[in-house]
Amino acid sequence: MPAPETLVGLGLGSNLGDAPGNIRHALAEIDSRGLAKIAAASKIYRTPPWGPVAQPPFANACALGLTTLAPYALLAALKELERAMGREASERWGPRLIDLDILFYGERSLDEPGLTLPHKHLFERAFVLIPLAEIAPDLHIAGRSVAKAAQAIDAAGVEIWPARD
Ligand code: A4P
Ligand code: MG
Repeated sequence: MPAPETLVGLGLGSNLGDAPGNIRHALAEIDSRGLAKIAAASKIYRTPPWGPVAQPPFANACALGLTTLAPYALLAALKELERAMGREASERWGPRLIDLDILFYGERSLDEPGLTLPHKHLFERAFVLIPLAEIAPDLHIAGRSVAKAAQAIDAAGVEIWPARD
């Protein structure tokens, strides 16, 4: 019998080097390495840096995928892909070549030191909610509407990545 597939939401971010190129490359690798079959991917957005560290704007995108991996196996595989793409350990919330977060894993709820599901900052971040609402407006996560949260959040400075950059 084929392994059961779970719908997952992935958040991708980059603000070093060819940031939109890094996002596209990561999405292709997630699919080709068999981490998740990418079912939908948002446009790439340019977003102001969130958090206490002064740093360049980010390229951000969200994707929906179907995975046969268990949550920790998926997390480990995403971290391995981050390493393979050249991300070095760096300051928390600081600049990064590629950051791959699991936004949700089916209906799973987890609060462990190594993995929180749904992602603990999901509903605070326009750079997640705006791309996620683009591809999954009808989705509810932990009982909350993604579309409503995206409408309510301050999305100042969040824009589609300019075509010529
Ligand atoms: N972890 C726990 N839950 C999860 C989850 N659901 N998905 C743990 C992924 N990882 C999860 O992550 C640190 C640890 O979080 C992981 O080892 C995993 O065990 P990390 O990616 O190594 O470190 P980090 O990214 O520096 O920390 P953190 O807390 O994940 O930062 P964020 O939340 O990723 O924020 N501004 C804009 N505009 N766009 C951005 O993408 N990103 C950040 C980083 C800051 N500001 C940003 C953006
Ligand atoms: Mg992260």
